[in-house]
Amino acid sequence: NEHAASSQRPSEVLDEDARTGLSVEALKKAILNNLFYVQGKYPEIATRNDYYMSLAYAVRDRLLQRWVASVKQYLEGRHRIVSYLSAEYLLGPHLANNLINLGIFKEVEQATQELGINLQWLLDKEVEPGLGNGGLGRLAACYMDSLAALEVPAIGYGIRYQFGIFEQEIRDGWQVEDTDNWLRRGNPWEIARRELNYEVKLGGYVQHYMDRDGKFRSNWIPELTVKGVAYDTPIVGYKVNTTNTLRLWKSEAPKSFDFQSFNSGDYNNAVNQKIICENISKVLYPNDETLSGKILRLQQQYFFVSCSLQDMIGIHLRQGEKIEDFNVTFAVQLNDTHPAIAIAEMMRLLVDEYDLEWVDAWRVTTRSFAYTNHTLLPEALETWDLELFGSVLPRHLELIYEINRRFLDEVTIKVYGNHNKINSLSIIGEGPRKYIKMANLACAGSFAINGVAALHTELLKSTVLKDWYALYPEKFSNKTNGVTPRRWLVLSNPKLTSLISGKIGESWIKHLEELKRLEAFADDPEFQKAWMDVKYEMKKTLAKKILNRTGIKVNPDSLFDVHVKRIHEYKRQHLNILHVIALYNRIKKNPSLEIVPRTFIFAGKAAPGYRMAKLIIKLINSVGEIVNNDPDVMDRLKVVFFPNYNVSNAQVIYPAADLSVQISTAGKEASGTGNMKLSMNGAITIGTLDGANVEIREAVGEENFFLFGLTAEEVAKKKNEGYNPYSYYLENEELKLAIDQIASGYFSHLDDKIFKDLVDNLLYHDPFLVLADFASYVASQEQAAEAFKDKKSWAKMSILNTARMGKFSSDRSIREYCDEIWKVKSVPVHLNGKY
Ligand code: TH1
Repeated sequence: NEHAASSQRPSEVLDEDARTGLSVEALKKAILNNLFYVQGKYPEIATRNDYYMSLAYAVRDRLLQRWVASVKQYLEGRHRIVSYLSAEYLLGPHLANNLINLGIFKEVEQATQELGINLQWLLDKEVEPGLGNGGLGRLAACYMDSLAALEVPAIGYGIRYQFGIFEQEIRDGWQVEDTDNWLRRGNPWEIARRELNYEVKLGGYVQHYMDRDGKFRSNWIPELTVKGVAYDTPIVGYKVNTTNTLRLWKSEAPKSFDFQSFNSGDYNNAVNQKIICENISKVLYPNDETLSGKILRLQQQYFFVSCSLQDMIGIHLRQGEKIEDFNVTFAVQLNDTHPAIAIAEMMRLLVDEYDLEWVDAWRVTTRSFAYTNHTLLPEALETWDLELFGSVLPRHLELIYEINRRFLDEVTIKVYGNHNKINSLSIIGEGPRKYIKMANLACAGSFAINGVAALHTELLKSTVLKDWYALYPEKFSNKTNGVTPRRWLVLSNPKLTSLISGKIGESWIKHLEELKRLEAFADDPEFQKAWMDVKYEMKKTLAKKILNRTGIKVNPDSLFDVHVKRIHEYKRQHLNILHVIALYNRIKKNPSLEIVPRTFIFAGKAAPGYRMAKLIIKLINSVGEIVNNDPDVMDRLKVVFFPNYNVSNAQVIYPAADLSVQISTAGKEASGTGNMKLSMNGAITIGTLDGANVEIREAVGEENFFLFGLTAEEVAKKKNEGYNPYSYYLENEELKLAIDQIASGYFSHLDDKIFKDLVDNLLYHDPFLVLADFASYVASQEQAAEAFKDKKSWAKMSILNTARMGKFSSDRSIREYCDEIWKVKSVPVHLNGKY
């Protein structure tokens, strides 16, 4: 009943039959109907999963009604459509989110209760679709939610990976990966559109000839053709009828295969070819912020992009429009460079398939695409070995040469023949081996380029894309990331939601800026108490989960210090653990030390091939084993590594956080979005001036944020001057002791080899300036602990954090994209009776 406040819904929904009705009675009827007709069961023998499926199908029926109405309205009105291309969508469980957006959480809770079942059991049955690595994939999911909430016509395109991000287990302190077989029990949220499929060519060679009209033509003879089949998932907006489509492509063997094998009699080969086709959408690459340069990854990218563009062109032409006006119908957003091959594919489709002249094709292309950059890390900037690229996409290689030739021709004049600039702008990189620079292709082919936080955009303009900015300043803008308050507050923190709505009503859920009105209660002792009571409840809930998952007992009265995100050196989980060790040593030195009890909560996956990140996980667990079990500590410190960080677990962790740890090396985290979710849930940030931290601090006020560390400018300067980590080690006693302990095997049963690489890396390279920021971090943590002692002022800081997070709603981000880049307007969808 925490969701009671959010159960209003549009009054136009009047149907009350078993497929559309929203009353408790209609919902009960629908669940029982589905139990019988979909699951083939009756209540006495039905499992929880049967009930979950029955409820899911009941909800889907209600979505379908709105979905069909949305599609109909978009097409009939010929409205401009946003097309979001992303290789990742980290959606998280659908059921609860759909109940909230449909405004029927309370009704379903009652319906299930009256059927003798607990809604929570059913919610727990859903296996989340983890079709993304981290922030980038989750951002795409938040943006799909906001597009629908704002009633903007939109399609999200991506890949229906059969296996999403791996599941993480911790064994003996090490990360062990297990496959994510999320489809094993079926997926009630998708509709397979078998009839909606496209062929995609791969490999082979290109023939050139002159046709009868004397026109030069290219004929791509592929080595392999695969088929992409559309799987659609409805995305309903919060308390609106708008229901957009997330269209994910599954790769299969085309029909012609059976024919080929039948003729040649080479059955084995035919079966192998079929497997090769199906492999393309088999598994998500588990690398966050690193490129993998693998053929299969390029095939995946091209596969989904080609299907998506063919689909969009089909939609456009079926409306009776001319191909030249494609960019009037669609605004196509590239979520990083992963779909940037779309620019070459668009040219191929227009020039080779639709017979457009080059300049006309280029005009359409460059008016269609916009590119979002998400990282400055050099190891994440995608490039493809030119030979490898040509072996997969021979025609696109030719097209890219031509795009580059014409482009460089144009810019040579503008840069007065400056060779360094020409090299940096060229789409093709020269070296021992030539390579294709996807970011340059994206920049050349897009009408808009944006970064994801103010600092990140400034750094883009002054470093990685400096020469592009000099050429096309008008293309650049900042679009600071946001997160959806529906999932990250209403759904994950229902108690806080009720408390807030009890004070200021519930329109903040759609207009997050209204949280400002909570400021009036920040000093109100009663409200402070209610606020901290909710926090305490959520900490108890998390404590139970922690005990259940790790066997570690944590004290909900202690300060929950939360560091959850992908494990990466630039995110500096090792800086956090060095601080843990420092506190531990203070206690060991003085066992009666007065210290604020703390629970350090870590969670996050490491890329399976990233040795250093995996070693950091082992280090966290090793330190935890010693600290958690040392009787001198007397439970004042606990270190928890919560396994298998994903959307479901995040929803339990964020509401329970006191401190939000955002300690990346300044200049490295493009934005971050976990920082926003934590602050929204009343956690106070301890962080560097990096990514969106800068804007969060501006918004909440510097007195409600624990700042430390070098600035991006200072980091760059220090590196330039020749940074020497060893001097910091020598100068800081606590730091030296901590590192010496790690090196000597204090935390690893005297094994002095296991962490050697990590220690050496810190002492002699330290590319992310962990040692340089250590002292400043420890000092800032002392302030945080001091502040935590004063419950009233902490409560105030916490309330003010939530109250001032309005800017960080993904609704705000999407409004900016709509107004400033896509030029699209909302189209309210009406439900006119039954369909
Ligand atoms: C992340 C950025 O690291 C993060 O700062 C940002 O908030 C998020 O994107 C959303 O904008 C990125 N994730 C990836 C993943 C891959 C490649 C590059 C990036 S940048 C695979």
